[in-house]
Amino acid sequence: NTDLDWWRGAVIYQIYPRSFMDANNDGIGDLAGITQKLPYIASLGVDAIWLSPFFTSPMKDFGYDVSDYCDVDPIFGTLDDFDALIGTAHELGIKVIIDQVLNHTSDQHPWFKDSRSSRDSEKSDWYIWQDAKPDGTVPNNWLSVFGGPAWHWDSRRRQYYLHNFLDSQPDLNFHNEEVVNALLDAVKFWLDRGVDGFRLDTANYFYHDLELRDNPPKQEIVEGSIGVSLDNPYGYQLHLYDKSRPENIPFLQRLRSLLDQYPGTTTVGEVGCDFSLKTMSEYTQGNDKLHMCYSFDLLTHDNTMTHIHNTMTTIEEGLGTGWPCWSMSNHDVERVASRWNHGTANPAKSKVYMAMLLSLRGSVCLYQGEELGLPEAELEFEQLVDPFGINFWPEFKGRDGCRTPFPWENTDTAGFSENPSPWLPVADSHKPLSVSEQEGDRHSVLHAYRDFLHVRKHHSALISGDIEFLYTDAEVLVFTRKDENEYLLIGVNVGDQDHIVPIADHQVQDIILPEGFLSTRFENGRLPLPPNSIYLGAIQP
Ligand code: TEU
Ligand code: CA
Repeated sequence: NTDLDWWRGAVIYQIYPRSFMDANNDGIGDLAGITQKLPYIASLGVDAIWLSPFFTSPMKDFGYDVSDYCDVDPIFGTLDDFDALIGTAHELGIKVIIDQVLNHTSDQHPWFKDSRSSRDSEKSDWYIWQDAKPDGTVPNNWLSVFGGPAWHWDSRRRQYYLHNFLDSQPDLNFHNEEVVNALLDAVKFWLDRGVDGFRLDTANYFYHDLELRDNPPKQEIVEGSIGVSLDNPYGYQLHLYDKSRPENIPFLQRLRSLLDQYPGTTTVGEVGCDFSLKTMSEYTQGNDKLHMCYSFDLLTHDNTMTHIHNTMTTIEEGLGTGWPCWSMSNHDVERVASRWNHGTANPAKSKVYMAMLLSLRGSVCLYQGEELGLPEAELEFEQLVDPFGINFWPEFKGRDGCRTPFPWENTDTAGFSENPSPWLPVADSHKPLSVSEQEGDRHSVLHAYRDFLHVRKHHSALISGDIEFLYTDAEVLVFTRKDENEYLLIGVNVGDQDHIVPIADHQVQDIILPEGFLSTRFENGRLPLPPNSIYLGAIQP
């Protein structure tokens, strides 16, 4: 990888600023806290951080409702704090990717305040306004991801406006050229401040069908994909007209040509969609749109190796020249340690899943606390703050359980803050898994992440080599990675049974993994894989 191509095979550590480190002890994490902990992140050996939104916001969706794209919310600090953060990160060799929430603003954004003030205001057409049907009902059948219709009545304009998410998150009208220009100006603002790239929130939602055609019902509802369940009617529709529109392509090209003026910057677009593979592929072909799309496929409940294998091959084929980006955890889903292990953490399983993830072809996003093997925090209904969780409780428990404060130490406030009541409670189950506890334990999940990231850094084939699958069943995955320097054999067993996989045609030299991994040794013609084991070896030419 050249320096400009650093993002291919990069490991990106996602920080949820509210919950990472609280430097001023108001109970909410902040930019100064992140800067303070950058040496810890550097010690992990990741290439970049992705910061979830820290922009000015009324925090109805905890920052994904922006009211000023070009400033830092006072809760998180100031622009000077951001400059300090990026300066320290760069000194430590860490790239900085920030979130851009371009699809919608907060209803408190001055643009929306102007737009709703009257039908002939300056920014009247900056959002998606529509008259009621003659009987007063909503313009069409589009639904909000967070529940209910995607249309909200505004009594001042006596019209509905479109919101794909909360009604306090009105969708911007990308069909209006002035809106696009204003958004690209905001993107440029951060490029000029030195960011290395963007995670584009809801990158396929930007354009809607101008005719506002109704979405058709889905022929078959697949339970379990993100944001889709039989408990949320959003999953009953085929989202043909409210998102993933072809009009988005020229916009992504304009965005890319802006980024190309800042060599070495990158994008990772979040694409949640009924045709995500097709959309991800469209967005990443030809080096003139997005660099990467963020796949939701490993964020589901399906933890079988068959699913991993199928996903990889489908995406490899479907993406063509596009480059994938994987993750098992983020700020929207149940933490992987619980999700893939019947609700409880198991360090041995966390290590194997990690080794698998970090050996697949693609870039990887890790989510803060994943490197500690943290389970999902259990919260009572009264403790919830996420509106999405509150709407769908108890069938869907919301996103607070993966957003609780990061445990630095095994104390009451976990070293996150001196404030005794942080914005979400520290999970008791997290305290014994804190950084300070795990640093002292050579066999901890934390050491395993650090060690494997180190291994990955020293094997170019793991970063950018081709991938080929040799053996797959529900619990076992054996595959190779190959580039011009080396040819590696990787095997994982995520189950509780012994497996022996015949590998007939290869001579293999074991690569000894650090202490703390259950590593195994190649035997002539066969690879024994005990429960929770990981194998790494070099295939002899
Ligand atoms: O999420 C977009 C998205 O697809 C969500 O609908 C996701 O399905 C949901 O959160 C299910 O868990 C992005 C952000 O990641 C999310 O935090 C924001 O709330 C949302 O956009 C709106 O900006
Ligand atoms: Ca704070």
